[in-house]
Amino acid sequence: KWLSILLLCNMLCSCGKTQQPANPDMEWWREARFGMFVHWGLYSVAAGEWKGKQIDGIGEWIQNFAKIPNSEYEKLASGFTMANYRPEEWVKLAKNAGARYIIFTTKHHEGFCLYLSSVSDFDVERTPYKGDPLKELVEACRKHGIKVGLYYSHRQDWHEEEAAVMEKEYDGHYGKPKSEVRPDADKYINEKALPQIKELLTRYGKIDLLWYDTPMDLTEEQSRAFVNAVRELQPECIVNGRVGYDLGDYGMLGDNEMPCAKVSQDLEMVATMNRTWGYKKNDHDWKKPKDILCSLIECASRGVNYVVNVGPKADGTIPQPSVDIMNFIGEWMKTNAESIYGTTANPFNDNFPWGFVTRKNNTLYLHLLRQPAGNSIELKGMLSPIEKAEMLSSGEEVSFSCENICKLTLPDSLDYERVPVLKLTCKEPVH
Ligand code: FHN
Repeated sequence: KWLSILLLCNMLCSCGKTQQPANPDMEWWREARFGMFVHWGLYSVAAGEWKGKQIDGIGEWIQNFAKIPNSEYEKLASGFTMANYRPEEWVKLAKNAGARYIIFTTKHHEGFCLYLSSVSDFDVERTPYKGDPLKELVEACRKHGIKVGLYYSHRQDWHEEEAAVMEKEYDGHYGKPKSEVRPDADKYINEKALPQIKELLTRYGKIDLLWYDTPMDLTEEQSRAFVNAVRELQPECIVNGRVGYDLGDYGMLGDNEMPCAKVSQDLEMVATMNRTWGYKKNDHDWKKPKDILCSLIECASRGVNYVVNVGPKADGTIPQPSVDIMNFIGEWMKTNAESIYGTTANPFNDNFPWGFVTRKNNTLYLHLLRQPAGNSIELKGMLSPIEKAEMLSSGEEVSFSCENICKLTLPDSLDYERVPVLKLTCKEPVH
């Protein structure tokens, strides 16, 4: 009898609580430091062009920028062939580059689902592809030990809100529409978005990360409902900060926004390789492979995760420059990955003209982006003497002397285009 009274009390107390118990697993994410984003959707068919005209701006926004009515936009589905879609190749590309997680657009702002949804018929069933591309990608990730992140645009859905797209200008591309013409948020959330989150979290096995985007005009309660759905269905799955109101498990920088100082909270930065997330056939403005690698290193030295984007074509092929960039990073990671995985930010107060520093316990990693003056490096404020100094990729020892300042003399032969890493093992954990 007492037990049933206790249980009843417990039930009554938990009613009305707004948040589910949280036990998300952030460890893999902290260890990973590096991920790969995939933006793929009907915009990949348009590829930056509408009715023979080049449309300015990021490719996945073409429906909005070119003011394309849904009835016309939907027709793109027949060109979304996915004929050369090889999810395992994508996963291998990420894995060989050293990325530990993939974030895949299951539904971007256009509203098109890259999986078989029972909630909406604006999904892959409208394409010539026979299968569920999400299922295949998730299986490939699992096979190769890559964590699965699902992108879901939880407020913007142009397929549900044509008036907002056609008649109103947005106040910047993640701001609010200049006047409110959006349909009722609760209806959209309860009848479409949350049921789709449920599909994503119940049909594909373990999901590691739910990546929400552009909360716009959501109330705190509405954003909380998106977190709670994850907590309830997959308690170990983590949620990114763009769910709104700082309710996620980690924070987010703006798109392509490099951190300018080291941070103490969990933070992620997402970046494009050219000027678009979704494929645009005339965007050839690719960043240099070394610059992308440097961004990864710079983020790690600030204690921030770096996620780089690929935008596959409608047939599923990833543009060659993206493949080249991923392979360049992979080559470097083969011998230098320990200077990235599981590291924390630069422990020094200084920034260095020659590059960036990461740290793991009593080890420091000095990433040499350019040759230092006099071919030597001086470190002030070391709390612990250096025991060993060596080049990470070759094991070649580096001579040093430590008094108040530690001075290291670098080998002459270093190729700074390949960003050599100097590994310093110290007696005690540094700082
Ligand atoms: O509007 C989107 C954009 O298309 C892209 O998906 C990026 C990726 O972070 N997120 C939004 C803007 O922040």
